[in-house]
Parts: sequence; structure tokens; C-alpha cells
Amino acid sequence: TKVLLATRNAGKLAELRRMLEAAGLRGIEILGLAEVPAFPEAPETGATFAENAVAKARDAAATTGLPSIADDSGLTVDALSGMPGVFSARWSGRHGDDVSNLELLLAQLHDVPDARRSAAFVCAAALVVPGATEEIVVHGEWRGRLVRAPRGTNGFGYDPIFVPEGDERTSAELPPAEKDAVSHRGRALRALLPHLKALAG
Ligand code: ITT
Repeated sequence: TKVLLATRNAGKLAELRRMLEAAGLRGIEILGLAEVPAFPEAPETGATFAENAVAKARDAAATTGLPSIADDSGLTVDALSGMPGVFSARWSGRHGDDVSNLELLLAQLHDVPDARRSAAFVCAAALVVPGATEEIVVHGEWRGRLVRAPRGTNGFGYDPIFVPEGDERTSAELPPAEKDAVSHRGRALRALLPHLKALAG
């Protein structure tokens, strides 16, 4: 069974692929968008991560006819009442993993003291199977705090400023397998595995 990972974010694609491969799902072949005919990106207009994830997966499944997984994720900052949240990929106006997003966030938090710099990465992942009546949505959260200066070269996006609870390293300083074991995306993906196993038959 072919399953499409419907994301244009290279960092997410690498993590999702790596985790699905580590899970050793027999009978499932994972495709990225580069391996299917191009189709226009679904607009991300939902108010929640779950709405956006389902919309992206639904769109991909309808266009390609393949069971499709989409991930909608972001960073919710307590001192900013949950922002940038679903706007994380375009916080500065530049879409994707442009460093301007991280820089704008750091500037906005300049006067926020260390004790009030808590944040969480959030991920909703959706699996939509053409012809199935049920759409599956799973969630994962990863709590931590935001440091003032970026550190580390692993990961992507806001990883260089996020220090997970119980750690002193930023998530960009964690080896990939350590991030996967505890991250928002890791938790969400693991909740999706039984549903993917069922697809493999
Ligand atoms: P697709 O919609 O094509 O999947 P996107 O980059 O537009 O790609 P989102 O709208 O879900 O995806 O935005 C997610 C943003 O949140 C992403 O650009 C990162 O900046 C941030 N983010 C999510 N997970 C992250 C992680 O594990 N580490 C660092 N930043 C993360």
C-alpha cells in the first residue's frame, strides 16, 4: 500500500519518513509530494491545527487517490497567548523555515523574563483514506521554554530556541532519534501507527 506524506516542509518530511521507517511498517511504501504529480497547495485557513491537518490530508487524498497523511504544527508561546500557533510558518510574513520567523519571535520576547518563557510545540496529524468514511486525527504536544540565542544545527524551524522540559539542550542540539522519542510529532505519529498498520492489511 502506498501512503502519501502531504507536506512541502522538508524538515517535517524528513522526520515523518524517518519515524515511519524506524517503525518498520511492513507492506507500506511512503511517498513524498516529489513522487506524485504536482497539485496546488490547499489554503491553510483553519483556526486549529486539527482543521488544517485534515484539510491538507483530504485535499491530497482527493487529488492523488492515495491514503494521505498531513501534519499541521507550530509553536504556542504562553507569554503571547498561544501565538504564533497555527501561524508559525508565516509569522514574519515569509513562509516556511525562513529564519526571519524565529528572529521576529525572539524580538517580541525580548522583555519577557526567563521565568515566563514557557512554550509548547503542538502537532496534529491527519490520515485520510480515499473511500473511507472516517478521517483520523491524532495530536502531540511537547512542553519547554524559549532561550534568547539560537543553538544547534539539527532539526528545523524554531528548534534552535526551544529547550524541552527536563533538558538544557535546545531541540536543535538533540540527536534526531532523541527528538523523535519525545517530540510533538513523534507522539502524534506513534498514535497514527495502528491505523497505518491496519491499512497494510
Ligand atoms: P506543510 O503545510 O506543507 O506541511 P508548513 O511549513 O506550511 O508545511 P505548517 O503550516 O504546519 O507547515 O507550519 C509549521 C511551522 O511550525 C514550521 O514552519 C516550523 O516553523 C514550526 N514547527 C513545527 N514543528 C516544528 C519542529 O519540530 N521544530 C521546529 N519548528 C517546528
